[in-house]
This record gives sequence, structure tokens and C-alpha cells, in this order.
Amino acid sequence: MKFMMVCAVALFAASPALARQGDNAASGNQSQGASSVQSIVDSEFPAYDANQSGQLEQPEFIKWMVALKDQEMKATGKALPASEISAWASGAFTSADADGSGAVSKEELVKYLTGGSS
Ligand SMILES: [Ca+2]
Repeated sequence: MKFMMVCAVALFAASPALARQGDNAASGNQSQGASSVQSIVDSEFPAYDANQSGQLEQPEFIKWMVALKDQEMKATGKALPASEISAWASGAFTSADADGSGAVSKEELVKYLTGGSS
């Protein structure tokens, strides 16, 4: 759960314009955050779906999560060892791949980042 929050925060840090958009729509309910994550995922997904399969295979997903973690570390000034980041990223892949298909769809990623499924 904590990691999901961290991811969402890192996403906002990576996309300040989208974060502001979310603020404008502030209504105090959860769908606000979810729709911001959705738009960020929509705009970033193609960049990380290197083979354009429409799904993020593990290396693609890990690349994205490492980039997010990188943003987070820059934002917080806390550095983590590379081994810890890659262990976290592969755990994140397993969690995000809710149906165990071996790839993370856009829907699964949004759910994972917003904590919409376990
Ligand atoms: Ca892919």
C-alpha cells in the first residue's frame, strides 16, 4: 500500500502539469486521484511500451518503475541501492500483474497505482 502511494506521488512529481490539473478538479473524493493517474498513464504508457504490444512486459514495466523511483529519490533526496530498487520493481510487477498473465495492461497499471486492486 505504501509503495502504491509512493508511485502515485512520483507520478505527480514527474508530471507537474497533470498534478495541477488534478488540483483544479479537487472534490475530495478518490476518483480525482484515480483520473489523474489515468491521464498520466495514458500519456506515458506508449513511451514505455517499447514493442507496442499494448502491455508492459516485465522489462518495460521495471524500466518505468525504476524511472519513477528515480524521480522519487530526487524529490526526497534519499538514495536507495540499485539492488533494493530492482527487488522492489520486480515485486511491484508481480503485484501489478493482477491476472498473472506475465504482462501489465494499462488497466492493471492504473489499478495498481491507485490501489484499486490488491
Ligand atoms: Ca509491451
